[in-house]
Amino acid sequence: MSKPSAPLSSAQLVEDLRKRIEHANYRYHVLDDPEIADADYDRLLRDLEALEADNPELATPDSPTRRVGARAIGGFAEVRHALPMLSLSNAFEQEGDGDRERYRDVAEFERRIEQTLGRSHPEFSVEPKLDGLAISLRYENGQFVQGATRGDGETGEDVTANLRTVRAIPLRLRGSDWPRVLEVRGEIIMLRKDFEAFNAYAREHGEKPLANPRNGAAGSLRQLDPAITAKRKLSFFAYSVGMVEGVELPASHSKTLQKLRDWGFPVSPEVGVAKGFDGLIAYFQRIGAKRDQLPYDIDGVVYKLDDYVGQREMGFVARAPRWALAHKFPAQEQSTIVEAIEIQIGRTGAATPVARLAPVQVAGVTVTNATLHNADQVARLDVRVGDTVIVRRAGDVIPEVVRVVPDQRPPKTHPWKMPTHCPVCGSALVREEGEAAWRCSGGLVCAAQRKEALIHFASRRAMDIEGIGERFVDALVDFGYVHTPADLYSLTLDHFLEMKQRADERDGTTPETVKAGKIATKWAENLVDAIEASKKTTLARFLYALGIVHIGESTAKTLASWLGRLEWVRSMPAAILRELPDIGAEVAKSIEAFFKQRGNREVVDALLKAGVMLGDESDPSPRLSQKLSLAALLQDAGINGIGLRNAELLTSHFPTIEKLHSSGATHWITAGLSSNAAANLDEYLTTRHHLDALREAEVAMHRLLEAIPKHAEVEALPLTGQTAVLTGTLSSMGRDEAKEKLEALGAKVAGSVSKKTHFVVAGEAAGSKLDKAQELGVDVWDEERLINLFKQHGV
Ligand code: D41
Repeated sequence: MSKPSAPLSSAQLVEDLRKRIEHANYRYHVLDDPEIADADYDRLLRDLEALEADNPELATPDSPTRRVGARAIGGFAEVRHALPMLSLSNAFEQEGDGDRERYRDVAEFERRIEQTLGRSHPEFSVEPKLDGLAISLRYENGQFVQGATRGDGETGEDVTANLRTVRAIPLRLRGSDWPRVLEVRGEIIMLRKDFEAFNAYAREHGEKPLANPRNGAAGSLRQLDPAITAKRKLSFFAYSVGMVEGVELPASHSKTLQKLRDWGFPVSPEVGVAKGFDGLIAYFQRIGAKRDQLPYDIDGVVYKLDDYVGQREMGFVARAPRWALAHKFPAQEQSTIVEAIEIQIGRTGAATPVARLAPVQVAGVTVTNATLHNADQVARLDVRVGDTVIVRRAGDVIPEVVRVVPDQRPPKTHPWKMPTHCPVCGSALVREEGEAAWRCSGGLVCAAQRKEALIHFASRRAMDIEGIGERFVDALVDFGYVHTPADLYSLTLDHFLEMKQRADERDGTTPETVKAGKIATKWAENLVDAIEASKKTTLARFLYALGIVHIGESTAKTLASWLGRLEWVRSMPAAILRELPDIGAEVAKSIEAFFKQRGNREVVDALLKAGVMLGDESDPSPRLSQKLSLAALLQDAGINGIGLRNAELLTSHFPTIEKLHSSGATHWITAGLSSNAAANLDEYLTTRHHLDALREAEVAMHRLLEAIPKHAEVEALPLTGQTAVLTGTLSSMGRDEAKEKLEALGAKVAGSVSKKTHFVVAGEAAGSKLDKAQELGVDVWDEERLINLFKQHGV
């Protein structure tokens, strides 16, 4: 028998808790690979707080509990940086042919280094340029003692108390080989998800939303009340050091960053090393391409000559080192004038206000329209016709109006008002309770909705009818050839030719030559073929193509894989649909409502009659028998006091709704239900439509469960439970296709590599995901292996 160990002293307990909290911070912020759940983290913190409250002598300034600091009195004190915080020279894109022309600032920067040092293709540390706030953190004997903003580079503001609340900043350094004095420079940022969360909360509570993550970071850091800073989640990434005393740093910047990581500082995972001009530009383009997928905003990349000897030799101009360069992305924001505000009607009838703009170049693209999202947003921004506004374009996202420039507003403008009627069909615009969007009530009467519905129906990820573009759909609807998607399938070659002629006449293009006639015939033949080919489809694509509100591709796939047949999808009440993974009450209601509507049912029937074939229909998934039970239905009915335990208790005594209903409250209580829960259940069941809905769900559930083949095993697909990540370009198939096939084999396809990734498929020019996979020892597949797997399983 082992000896019972002596109880730990409070001091030991406190130290143990601090170590565990610091370790959790390191896993989360530095390694990006958390080990414990947020709730467990919070529990550790609460335990520590309690211990420190009972033993005030154990509370130290570097304790993780001190992250919510005390209020600073007055403003912030000034801090003189021990070494000045330098600035960065900027490089912008220019007109010209070829990389050396377009990036001539970069070419010049690199050439100058080569010349001064007499070496060709020097190595650079390459980093994303985080769009936040530069700060300096001072550590003495491994303890965080002071944090300051950059200010003018010489003096900044003492924001120590606020920085303590930032969990990505270590309060004590890890390991023991750190210098006695260490200043770490880096950027305080707000992650996009934290920015979104903050704004969602602000909007809900009528508070002022933040304009962008950068303002979020700057504003939060300069709060006089650290408790407010603590509530707004900030992050930190280190990118350099200032004063260092007591220990030699490694010989290069990249190795120093690695040391900083070891000491507990987060360093952006995108940081790398590149050689020569070509290496720099390759990095610039690689980061530019993934800019929108990064969890934070960046406005360019930074190049730094890697070795310190070379840096010293290069020296400075004014306050900027000659060995570093910020290479900025083209501006994503521009100002222009609002010429009109119009309403656009979407597929589901959503009426979106759109600003028509004086044309302006934003990041290389001419922008003439920008979305205003919804009526509330227009009111919040107070956008008026005639206003000068800032428009923003990020990647492939639709350009949006960010804000108005108030002092450029012309006289005599009026606040914009949402129109009361649909500009396309004249039906009333209505707004459902709790929704931001107004919708046209015209349904498929509204030509705009019909057009959008058709475009969606034919789109690549839906029925995939090649050649049905916007102009063509306009003509189809305007000339009355097509009212519903089903009408597409009764169009003939002659219809198309006739329609094309009418469209050409209308648009003033009348190509009468024989050659034009031949081209038109070829075009029409291709369309007829494409429409014919689209008849062979899958249940998931078909469900997605119908354009049911809230049903994206992934919900459509869920419905198809669990229910197997269209017949089941369209006959299941919301109470059953809601039991499927990732389908909530609102989505379930939307599906039920869609198939209840006569017009929609007729369209679906007409499509099937026209020959649309759902080639992959199958029996309902055997997994359903684990999901569906009367207890589950009761539990999810939302009756106060009827959670999982009580629902199971009830159904073990009263195995049908009939038995449950007819037995009554006294029997439920005898079975073990509390009188309150019984009263709630009674109230619920005496409400006619609730009872009917439960009965309907029960019947539907039995029908569905009986349709599962008797001896079906819950069979696993070859990749069930595995997570894959795709990176780089595949030569034989697109990424979507590879994803679809992997999913068909049961794999989950994720966007980023972590320890939980089972394998990474690396195509041509694979980037940081491949690096990360190698770093974590994740299995890396080449394209051939993927193709072989697909062949082997016939997908
Ligand atoms: O990500 C950044 N914003 C960033 C800023 C970075 N990755 N590296 C930087 N390196 C420097 C030097 C080379 C001077 C140490 C910087 C900055 N400076 C900087 N940030 C604000 C002013 C200067």
